[in-house]
Amino acid sequence: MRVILNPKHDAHVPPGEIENGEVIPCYERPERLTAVRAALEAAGGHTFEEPPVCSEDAVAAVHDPAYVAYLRETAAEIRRSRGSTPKVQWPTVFPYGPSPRAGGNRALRGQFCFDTYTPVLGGTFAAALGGASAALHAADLVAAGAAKQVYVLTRPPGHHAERDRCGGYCYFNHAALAAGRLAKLGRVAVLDLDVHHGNGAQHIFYDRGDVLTVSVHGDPAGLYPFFSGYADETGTGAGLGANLNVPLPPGTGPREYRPALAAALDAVRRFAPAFLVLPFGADAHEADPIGGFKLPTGYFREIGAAVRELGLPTVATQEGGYNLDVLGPCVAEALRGLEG
Ligand code: SP5
Ligand code: ZN
Repeated sequence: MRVILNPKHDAHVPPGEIENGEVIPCYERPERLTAVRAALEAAGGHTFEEPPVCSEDAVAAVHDPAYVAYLRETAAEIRRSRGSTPKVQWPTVFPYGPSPRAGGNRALRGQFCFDTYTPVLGGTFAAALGGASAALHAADLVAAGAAKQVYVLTRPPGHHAERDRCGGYCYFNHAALAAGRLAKLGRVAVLDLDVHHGNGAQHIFYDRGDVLTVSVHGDPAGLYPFFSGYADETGTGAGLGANLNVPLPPGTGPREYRPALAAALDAVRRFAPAFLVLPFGADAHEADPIGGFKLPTGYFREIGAAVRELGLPTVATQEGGYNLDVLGPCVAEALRGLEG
């Protein structure tokens, strides 16, 4: 597989996250990427390359320019402070009510953020831009026919990021950036297989009929992101019928996952897209610390093989997966299945 790396991923190292009222080390850390790379190198047959850096305008194809500027300016401000506090912009108050307005320091007050899992540090913008660059380069390669399948190995992940807000460890939405670029050439399906709902692409393409968004995930009644991912979210306007959510109960194993994946793949086939974007998470693995599903490592090859049956030019993006011992092997299995 042709693998596009985010060369700047380790500029972003979150200081921690809140779990059960305590600050714990963040699950989303640089070792995730190195673990995947090591597993793919050990498996063999993969090539690794770095993308050219993309422009902010390219990111603004799917993100609000004011949000992009917020990330750039906040990171720059933190670097200028040279260790004098604060080293991190960690919002604690978020917009609420029908007409959210934030006076004063909009950033500190969560104007561009929807949860506490997504602090901004001095290196966050560079890391996010590196990920966006990798996703757009992957899309360009597939669009040009230079590769049938490309995998974007990046972190922080992207699939929770919405048009104007970060959240769920995510800043720029790699899958949406790739889909937006490919959609200039033909219909695109986004099939999100992270254990968490792919709310970002759903949000960004909700009113578009030329981009299908499908997500198979843990029931949001009991799993992050809680406020979206239900089956009755089907799109709006021209996008009505172009969003499909397949929520599954906690404890889901291959027996329950298989028919859900088949239904998701059927929806993609009926849409008859020219391209597929595949946000992929290994956090549906049985040993993941936050997912709650029961998929064994070997089953990820079956998932990849089922997606391969679509026969579509594909950009896969790395999303979640937080057990450092199984993340790499899961990706290796999934890519093996995808390549056939
Ligand atoms: C990309 C991605 O997978 N983002 C996920 C963000 C989820 N953040 C919530 C983490 C909650 C961890 N606490 C769960 C305790 C279970 N033992
Ligand atoms: Zn996830």
